[in-house]
Amino acid sequence: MKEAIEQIFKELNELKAQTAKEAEEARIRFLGKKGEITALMEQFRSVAPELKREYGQKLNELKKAATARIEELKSLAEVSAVADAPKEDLTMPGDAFPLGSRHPVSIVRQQIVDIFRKFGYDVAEGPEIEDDYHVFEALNFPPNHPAREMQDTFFVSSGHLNPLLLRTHTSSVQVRTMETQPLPIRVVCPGRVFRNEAISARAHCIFHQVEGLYIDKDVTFADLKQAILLFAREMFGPETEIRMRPSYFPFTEPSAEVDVSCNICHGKGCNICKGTGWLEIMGCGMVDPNVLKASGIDPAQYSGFAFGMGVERIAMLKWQVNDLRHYFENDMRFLGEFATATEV
Ligand code: 2U9
Repeated sequence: MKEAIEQIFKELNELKAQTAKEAEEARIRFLGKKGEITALMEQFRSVAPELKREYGQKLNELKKAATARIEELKSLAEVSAVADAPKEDLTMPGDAFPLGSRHPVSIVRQQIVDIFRKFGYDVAEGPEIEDDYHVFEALNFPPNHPAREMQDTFFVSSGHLNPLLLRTHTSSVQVRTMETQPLPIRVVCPGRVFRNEAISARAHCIFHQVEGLYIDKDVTFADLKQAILLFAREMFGPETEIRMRPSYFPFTEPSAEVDVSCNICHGKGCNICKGTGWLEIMGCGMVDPNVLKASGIDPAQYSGFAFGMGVERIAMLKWQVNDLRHYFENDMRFLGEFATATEV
């Protein structure tokens, strides 16, 4: 047995393996169920008791040495397998990432804001959950105005004098601007608004607005008209004409609805403008003196104009989309159409 142990030690020293498979074969040869060292372990049972201590020690050393050598050969084989593996071809073109694109409502909102920034307006944003004071009271809504009813406004809390609600327009941001910023004020306020409306092709309970406010000494309706004309020409093209129709809002007096000449038929009449040659784009007016007063501005010294538009509506007119619901349905075929539509 002594010779057999020494012989295996010798063989282990000379053992080689090119691959992990060869190392595994060596393990089976020496340490497997029918392996050479396993067989010596079996023989050890019948060794004379006076030799058991010496042989037992030697056999244990042999088993340890065999296990360590085979593990070493296995890891060397794995390292050289990685080194010898065919290299990646780094000159191959990479896989293209599927890039998304900006949402059409975001594109138009940004275009509107950029036009007014070019005119020198600041941009302000405010909370979507507002109080009754900033959405209605400060804007000259009478206490029993229908917009203040549950049917039209989503209330967050009720039962006290100044309930919390989801803002129905971004005008509350202009009120906060008047409360905190020095005069003159020139600001546009983009944001989401919420109205308790049934969802249809023309209405949604959540939509986006951009509203604007300009307050200074001697601001007139002529300034308002010129600002809207310049905006319309930037947005819909240099040939665009505007017209104003009298209207009513609690926060402006006088008030008007603004139409632009139809950019499809150029005023001749088509099915987009329903034969009229005109498309309604926004409302506007001179800020009501009561609204200035409520925010601490003296209407004897200052005057201002304001306007407001629905972003989805402007986007519908710009791209002839006939159903508002397309903007909210996340249909990639629809949204992908606007991937390159970033320029004004
Ligand atoms: C202050 C004073 C006046 C904002 C204005 C409109 C006219 C208007 C509608 C357009 C379509 C809302 O999205 S829409 O339904 N808006 O017609 N908004 S003037 O007037 C203000 C705002 C703030 C302090």
